[in-house]
Amino acid sequence: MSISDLRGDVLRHLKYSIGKDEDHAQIYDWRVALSLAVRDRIVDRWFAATRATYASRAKRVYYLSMEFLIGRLLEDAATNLGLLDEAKAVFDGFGLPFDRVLADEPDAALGNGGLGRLAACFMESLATLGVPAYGYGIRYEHGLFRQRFEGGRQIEEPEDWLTQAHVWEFERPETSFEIGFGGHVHRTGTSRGIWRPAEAVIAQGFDTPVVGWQGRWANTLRLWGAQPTRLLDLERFNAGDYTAAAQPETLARTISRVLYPDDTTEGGKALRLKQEYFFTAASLRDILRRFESEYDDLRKLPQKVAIQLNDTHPAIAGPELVRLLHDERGLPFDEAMETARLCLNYTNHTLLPEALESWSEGLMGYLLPRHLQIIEAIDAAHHKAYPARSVHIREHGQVQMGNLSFIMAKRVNGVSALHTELMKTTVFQDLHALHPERIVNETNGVTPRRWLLGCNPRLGALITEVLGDGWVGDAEELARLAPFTEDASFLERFAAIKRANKEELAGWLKREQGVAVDPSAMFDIQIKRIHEYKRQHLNILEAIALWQDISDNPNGDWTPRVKIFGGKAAPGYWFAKEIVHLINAVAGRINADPATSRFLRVVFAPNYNVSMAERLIPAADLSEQISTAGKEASGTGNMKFAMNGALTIGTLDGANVEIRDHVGAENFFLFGMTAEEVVARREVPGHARQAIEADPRLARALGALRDGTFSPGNPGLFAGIADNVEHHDYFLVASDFTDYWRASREADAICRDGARWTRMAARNTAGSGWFSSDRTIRGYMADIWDVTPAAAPGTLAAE
Ligand code: 26Q
Repeated sequence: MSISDLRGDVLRHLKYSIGKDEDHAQIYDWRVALSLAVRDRIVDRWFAATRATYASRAKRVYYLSMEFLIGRLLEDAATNLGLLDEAKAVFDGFGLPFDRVLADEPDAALGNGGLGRLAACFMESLATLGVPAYGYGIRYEHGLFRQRFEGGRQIEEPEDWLTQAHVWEFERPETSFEIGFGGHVHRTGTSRGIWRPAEAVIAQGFDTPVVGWQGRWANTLRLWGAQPTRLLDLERFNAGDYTAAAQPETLARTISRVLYPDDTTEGGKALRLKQEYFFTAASLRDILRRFESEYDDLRKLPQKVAIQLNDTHPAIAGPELVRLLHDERGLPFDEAMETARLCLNYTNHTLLPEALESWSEGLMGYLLPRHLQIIEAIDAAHHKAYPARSVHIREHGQVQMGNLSFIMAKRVNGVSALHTELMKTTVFQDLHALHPERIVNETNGVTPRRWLLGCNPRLGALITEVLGDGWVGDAEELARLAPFTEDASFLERFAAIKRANKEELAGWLKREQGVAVDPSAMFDIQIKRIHEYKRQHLNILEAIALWQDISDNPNGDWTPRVKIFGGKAAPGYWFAKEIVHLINAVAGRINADPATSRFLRVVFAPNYNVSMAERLIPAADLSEQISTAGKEASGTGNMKFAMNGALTIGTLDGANVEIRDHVGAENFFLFGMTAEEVVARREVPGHARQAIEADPRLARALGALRDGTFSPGNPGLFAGIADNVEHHDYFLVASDFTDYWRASREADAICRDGARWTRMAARNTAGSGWFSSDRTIRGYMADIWDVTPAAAPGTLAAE
């Protein structure tokens, strides 16, 4: 594909698709024109992949997820098609700033955090590996809210990515299903029920192609938008009641209007349950329609269909599939249940008790009356088959979606080795005893195309120079970097790249956030949702203590640090918002202190999202992965940092354990209690107070929260956080503080030996290849889905 072809196509789209001439085109127009030219180059491969799937009668994978946090698509697609350099050359030729064209694209923020981003990495790996797969989700009109700070407090604003043309999707008006809610069930005299919903909406498909590395394969991400069954109530309109006349439309569209911004749970919300059923039901109907166009024996469904439930959010798939097979198609109930179960698999992403989804039987019976009956029948059938232990889907008037998902799944997986073991011994102990073969582990991964090659082109180029480019499609080749981590000239170049990335980030921080930072300081970064279990308050307490120590001895030989935070708090999570406020207040005070500012700065970059992660991670020296052990199911940011040559300061939690194993314990700053020690520590009366009494630094830092140091006009403002740490320290901030401080000072000391630090950093990159989502997907293929690629890599020539 030549540069001049691409140039011609961009100009053609600018003129004929957008209707602009070169002299009047804005950055937006150029970006859309380039996107369309790139999209054209995906379409043939996409068709070829679909044809190959039908021809091979291959089993298909369906990934059902409430969230797909895909971020920007242009750079990713161009990278995977090998077009990025050409595109840049075309825009250099036009005299247009290519970086600004790429950055003009709004992030598709259709997710909260890790679970949604994992779905996006999986889609890319599925396409890279040539697995016939579909992602199914919701086409939210408004993704995750935009965050800004006012007086240091978080303010949420609606996100509106769809106000601009979304060039990557194809609207599919012909792919529509009517989805019902409420109403009644008519008994038939048999176990089959006839559900007569009281209301209905249309789920309409919107398809986005997802292309894999080197364009070998492309799959479909199908997102459902909600539409009314009829646009307008004409009777009311004619009667002059225009607002009421538009109501059917407004109500229906509400279902796909907005992503819920809580990444634990927002209990009991009817609209959330409607969203879950809406997209699950539409997806299952689409899956059955496709199956029935090719096969006629429903009992063969598990041979041709593997469905992955991304957490319990689509858990209603179990009863819905039973309903479709039994009520609507006449399979005997037991057979319907077993057929459905053999198609379904469930990934658990959390053990936090408050985050396990449950719905009241009242709400479920009202919105999904037939499903509640089927759930009762599933419960009874399971209980009859396994009377030994009493595990119930319904407990205290609530439908436990985790238990439902487990019982209706062929395989259940955790997302890191530790998390999977904890699933077996805690939340799913009883079910695991009944079904010991069901739980498997699939440690998360991230795509190295976006999270190394794409976001860190300098490092990508260096690795390609020494290894060849095979590592991009086979990240485990990164292990071949190991010998180079002893090579002084390689390490010098590795360090120079980190430095260049840090300078670039420093420039951005100055321009966009108005903070000056010194690129020779250690860049210490914690970016993730704000949560007590993730312990941003532990990090900020350490910053306060360090600032106090430096203030005592401002001429000391301190290791300069820039602490960077990013992350959103759920709008209803009061304590998380307090932490946001505190970080901003501490940043304000510390950055304004001329006595310490050579050594310590704190930055909280607002509106953290995927694009910001792509900017920050390549510039990180230190990656903060400091959750209370046992609480972070896996983490995936931890993997992205390691790939990009940051050292982790972290607890033995989630995938940190495996990262440490792969990069080498000597290249990881470990601190804190183990998951077992955490459980024991909580039983110690007054554990927090003991820890505070034993560490004067911690006591003093907490004192600064109470004496108004960070809130001069309002000394009590942050006392609540200090009280929480002292009296209700469920997440053991106090008990882990002293060891965290020790590990941080160890990082400081090693940082002063630049060559040593760089060697350790390079070993992180060399050891990170296992954390490619390609490896994760191969695991799902072998242990869960029983699928093979539909085409050998490279054999699928696009016509
Ligand atoms: C549920 C019900 C109602 C409203 C919201 C929700 C909801 C939404 C999002 C519940 C949970 C989430 C997201 C959870 C999440 O991102 N979990 C993270 O998943 C990652 C991928 O496996 C892990 O790496 C992280 O450890 C885990 O926290």
